Amino acid sequence: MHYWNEHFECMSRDEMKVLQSRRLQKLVDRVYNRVPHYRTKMMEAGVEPGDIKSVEDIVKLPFTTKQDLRDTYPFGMFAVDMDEITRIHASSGTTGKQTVVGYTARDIDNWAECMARSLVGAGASRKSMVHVAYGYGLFTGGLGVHYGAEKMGCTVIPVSSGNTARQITILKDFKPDILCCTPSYALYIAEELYASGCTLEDINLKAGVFGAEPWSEEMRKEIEGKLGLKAVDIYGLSEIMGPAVSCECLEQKGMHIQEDHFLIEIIDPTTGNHVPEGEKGEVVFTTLTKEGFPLIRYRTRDVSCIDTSQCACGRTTARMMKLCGRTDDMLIIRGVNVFPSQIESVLLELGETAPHYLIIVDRVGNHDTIEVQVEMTENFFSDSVKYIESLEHRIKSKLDSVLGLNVKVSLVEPKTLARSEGKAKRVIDKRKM
Ligand code: DLL
Repeated sequence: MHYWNEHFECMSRDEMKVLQSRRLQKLVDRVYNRVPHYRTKMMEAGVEPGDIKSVEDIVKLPFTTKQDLRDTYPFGMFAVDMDEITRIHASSGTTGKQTVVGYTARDIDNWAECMARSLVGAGASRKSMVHVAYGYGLFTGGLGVHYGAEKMGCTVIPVSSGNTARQITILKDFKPDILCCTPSYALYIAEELYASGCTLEDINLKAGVFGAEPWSEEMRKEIEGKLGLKAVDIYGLSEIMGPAVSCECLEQKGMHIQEDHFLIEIIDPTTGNHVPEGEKGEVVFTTLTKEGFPLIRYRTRDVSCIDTSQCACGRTTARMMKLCGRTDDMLIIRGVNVFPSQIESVLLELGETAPHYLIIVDRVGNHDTIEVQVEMTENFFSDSVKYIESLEHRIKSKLDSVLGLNVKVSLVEPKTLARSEGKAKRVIDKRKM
């Protein structure tokens, strides 16, 4: 099984555009008539459903932001009656109100379809045993992957996140071939696996479908080596659907967007204008088929770029490159823009520490400070002050030159930084406290 749905995954770019345009027209007409928020915003912008004839006309429509979702909390932007909503998810959100999303039965089925395509892209088949260690609950990770794997006819193990000892028992005893969890949790599972005396001989993983948080190419290599699998990146957000808005295939060259369901734009976050293909900008999505909670031009704040050239796997869908982070995750330190993922890349590339780190930003007087705490590996762990100082110095020189900042580096003892079972917390910004 090479593709789950060859028709939609491999259609020509022209055919896709025709399909998207038709779906966009229907969507705009529906939200105009059913969601007062959209009608008001479109009236304010002087645009009517009849003005939208093709995907190019999308620029006439106003953006939707997180603030719009907060203003209409909890159900104000649903486009169907509540009795048609069969599922609710919510994203906790680190700041402000949670965002609530509702799905109709058809939305759930489309979501399972996107997830099935993603799993097949990662090499899964109906013979696969899929270990789901994303959290089940209001978070979309667990149930999102679950329904896709079940639709494919896989054997699903709904472990959810946490209880790492049990995750390891299951990996050893049931021998699943596909692991789905956040990349930071995959690393934690690997660490505990070795600590319990197991080796790669004891497990049978072939692929990992990891996402829900930013992770670098270096982190990918680390996880692949430790778990003996191919690690693919999966992207999604609750507002748009959950996991499987886009996902890499085994080529690992960007995440194939399910473009028959989601229309992507990349904009300059300050002007709102499109940037040329290949250039980085803020990712904006329009849901072309969602019934319960459709979104028009939703500003995700995620930063990426797209490539519409055909992938070696044969799929023709546009690919989103690995995310650099979010516009609101970007740290501005003494005027310099820093993404935590840059720091991760440097640390893992040097490879002399464990892949566990924490970034602490503070303000002393009027001066921003940045400290990177990173764990020593058990092998390198040494009481020699001289050794520790020289390693700290090497890491510091590299970080200083890559970031253009004066960074404090502190090596900490193995296993002292908190491990993550879901999304890792990499930054403590004391300036905001
Ligand atoms: O994280 C959905 C998901 C679950 C995706 C499982 C993949 C796997 P939220 O909790 O709403 O939804 O968080 C969405 O997480 O806007 C990104 O900033 C970030 N994110 C998600 N996937 C990736 C990824 C789920 N592959 C927010 N790389 C998004 C980097 C990601 N960041």
